[in-house]
Amino acid sequence: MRVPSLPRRPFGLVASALLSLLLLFPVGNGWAQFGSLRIATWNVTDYGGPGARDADFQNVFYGAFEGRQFAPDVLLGQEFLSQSAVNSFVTLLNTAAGSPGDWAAAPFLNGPDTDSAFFYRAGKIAYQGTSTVSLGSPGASELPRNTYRYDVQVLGDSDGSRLSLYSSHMASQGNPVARRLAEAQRIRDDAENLPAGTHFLLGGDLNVTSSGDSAYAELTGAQASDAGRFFDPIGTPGSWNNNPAYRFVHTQAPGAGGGGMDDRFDFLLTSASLGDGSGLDYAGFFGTPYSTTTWDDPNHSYRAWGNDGTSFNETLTVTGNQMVGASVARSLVNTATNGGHLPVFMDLRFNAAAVPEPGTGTLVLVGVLGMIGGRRLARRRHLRRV
Ligand SMILES: [Ca+2]
Ligand SMILES: [Ca+2]
Ligand SMILES: [Ca+2]
Repeated sequence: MRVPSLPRRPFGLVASALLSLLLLFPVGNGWAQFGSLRIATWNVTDYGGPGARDADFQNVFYGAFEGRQFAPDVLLGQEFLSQSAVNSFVTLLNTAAGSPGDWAAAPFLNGPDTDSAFFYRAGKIAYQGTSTVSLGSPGASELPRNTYRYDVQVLGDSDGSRLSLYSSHMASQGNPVARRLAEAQRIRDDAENLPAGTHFLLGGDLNVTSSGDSAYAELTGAQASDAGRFFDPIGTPGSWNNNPAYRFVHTQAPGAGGGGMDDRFDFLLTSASLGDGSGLDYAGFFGTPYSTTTWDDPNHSYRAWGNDGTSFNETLTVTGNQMVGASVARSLVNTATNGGHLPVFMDLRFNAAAVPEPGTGTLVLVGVLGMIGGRRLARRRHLRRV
């Protein structure tokens, strides 16, 4: 077989300059029109540190099936037990096969009961700080756990968008409704007072059985001031509990011993500004109801990861799971201790800044060095010949 011959002459100066320009503005990369950010929420059930579930968590985060992969950029986590648990979770995120390896976490704050934790890819956002929105308290009309807000800047966003993310784990069904309502009121009050232009969203395990729950109504209802109002990007209010009509949006419980998949407990809700068709925005048709006939809804980037709609009132379908395949589905079941929860994610998109992404600079440098090296080599050959 003939090996194709290499070009005899190195690129000319003009060609090298053109190549450098191409490297500076690569199509579909640094010159892309839109950037994207995948936001997720997941109640991981009492994560206390390294253990048997770690390999399953890694498979859930980076296992692939038919080209689909969870691979979030930001994770609002619930039920973390300590700073060392958070450290160990960062390690598993960074050491998973296929991980970009740039995961970091906000410092752990220890309130009553388990706590929320914030994980993010340092290559995608700049973490700016954590605020405690409200303190947990044992009172019958008080929220049981602390609520936190994480403020970030979206990297590569030409509008310089600020994003505030709330993580919530509301009182469970056995508690007075007032405990959930108190938490919702404090979140909404806080969101109402964010600096103008701040985009915000809430991720968490709200423990509500229907959109009529007073906490959910407090978050999403119209009020005198709608500045702090949250919206469901998949426009699916309803009486979710034990209702097969909502089998594609149920998130609890995928694991054994949790009563099966019959609740929409886990949510991502957003500010109106994330659905206004300008700048940083939900990727999908904001507010359009989620499909009631398929998990693979083309109108939405929002997914209850692993729920293909075939597990109503059962543990999550493993064999033949159409959304994530058997391997990831098995790992989702394994991570879901005491029934547990599925992660939920959605994508945001933004106007990408017209500057090279990190790494492109290196490519340009390599191009320029290659050009200089090529000329030196040519000169040396020329000298050798004379
Ligand atoms: Ca705690
Ligand atoms: Ca349930
Ligand atoms: Ca927007």
